[in-house]
Amino acid sequence: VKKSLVREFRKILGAQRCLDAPEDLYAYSHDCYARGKPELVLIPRTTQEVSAILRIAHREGVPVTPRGGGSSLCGATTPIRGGIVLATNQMDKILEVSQEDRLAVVEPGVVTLRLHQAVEAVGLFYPPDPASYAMSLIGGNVATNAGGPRCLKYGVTRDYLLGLEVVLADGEVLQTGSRAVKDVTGYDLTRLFCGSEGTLGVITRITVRLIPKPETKRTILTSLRTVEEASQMVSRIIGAGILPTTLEFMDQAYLQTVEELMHLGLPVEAGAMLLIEVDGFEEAVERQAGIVERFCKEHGALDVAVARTPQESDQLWKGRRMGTVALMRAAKLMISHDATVPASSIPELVAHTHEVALQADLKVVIIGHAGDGNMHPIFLLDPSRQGEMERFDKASRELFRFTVEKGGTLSGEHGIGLEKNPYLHLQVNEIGMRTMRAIKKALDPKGILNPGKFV
Ligand code: LAC
Ligand code: ZN
Repeated sequence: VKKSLVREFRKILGAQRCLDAPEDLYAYSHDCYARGKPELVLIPRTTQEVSAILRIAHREGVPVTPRGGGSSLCGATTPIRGGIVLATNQMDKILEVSQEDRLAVVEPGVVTLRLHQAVEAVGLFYPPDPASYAMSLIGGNVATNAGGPRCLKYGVTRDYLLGLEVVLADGEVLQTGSRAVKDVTGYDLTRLFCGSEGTLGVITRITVRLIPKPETKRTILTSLRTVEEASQMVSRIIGAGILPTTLEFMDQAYLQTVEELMHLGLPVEAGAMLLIEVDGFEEAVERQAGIVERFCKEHGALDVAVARTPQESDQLWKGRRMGTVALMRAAKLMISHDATVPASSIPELVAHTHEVALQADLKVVIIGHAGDGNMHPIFLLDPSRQGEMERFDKASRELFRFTVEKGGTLSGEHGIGLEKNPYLHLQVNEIGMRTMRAIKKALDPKGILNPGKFV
């Protein structure tokens, strides 16, 4: 980025939102996976400013890495080719919440939790709930098609998109979709940009679909002797026609590691734990929770606890929500995969993960959104150990190969980014790669958007 360009950007944004001091560059150099090295950080507040930035970057061929909350677990927002980090955190307005049309129009910099709170205040509901929702931005959620625990029942980010405003690589402003729930006009461009991880355009406005807020919910925590028993329980619940909001799985290694760190009284002797939540109208919730509780008791669960108030529910969630954060203290480097398999393959995936980790002499704990087969083998690594990262790469490759063989996918919800780029070909064949490259070339012919990722 030439000095003359910095001056040009300063004229558009002012000095406060055009940063090149080393400490600012450092602050914007990383996400939750890796660290890069930007030359300039630009913080636009309007679509016009984003458009002006991209017009210049396109003219000069300067790399632009769009950034939301920086909570990517796969390096989707790591700037690895220098250039500009385009931070959307100050485009943070909730422009509209419509009860009549059951939708909200927001800017990309709105924190996901803030959107949840704003719509719930008027009796509406935005279901997608990535674990990072207290810090992730809705723009990043769209760019990565983020998932979360509630996605079992409600679907992922893309299922709630009605339309987008996207600034293309050359600065042109594209509108996709509409305010209508049903819309089959032309190619589905909204979904093309959803999950494109900033490689096709910069999302500047989002129209999301909302649903009525469920009246109540019930949380059930149960510990089981083995992973197989936990998996059978998952099948039994689904088989009974119950679609829980969440069906979270924690394995013994996770329970033991978190218990050591947090002393929550987790059942360290259990082979696995399930956290099950059902929501809806009071009568239906009561009945479904009753069935789940009975299943647990009749089929040898070691323990069952049911929460009836939000406070009790928070207490049950503690081991799951705070546990993953506590894990960061248990290792120098924590990397969470999001391998996703058909639900029937969960026991095999869990067993295989432990076997692969054992052979590679790596520490792994496993949690997961079990209902939809979206597992999180979390590796607790020490890069200073001889050959640790090489062994980790090898183990990762084997696990990715395994999930694809089982009819699953490399990534259920975190995305590709830097982490899984070397493994993309395991799932996407040459024709798939060619198709993706054609799309990239058509929309970003100079390859300035989030370069080094995807294609
Ligand atoms: C979670 C993140 C790792 O579910 O996706 O906690
Ligand atoms: Zn997750």
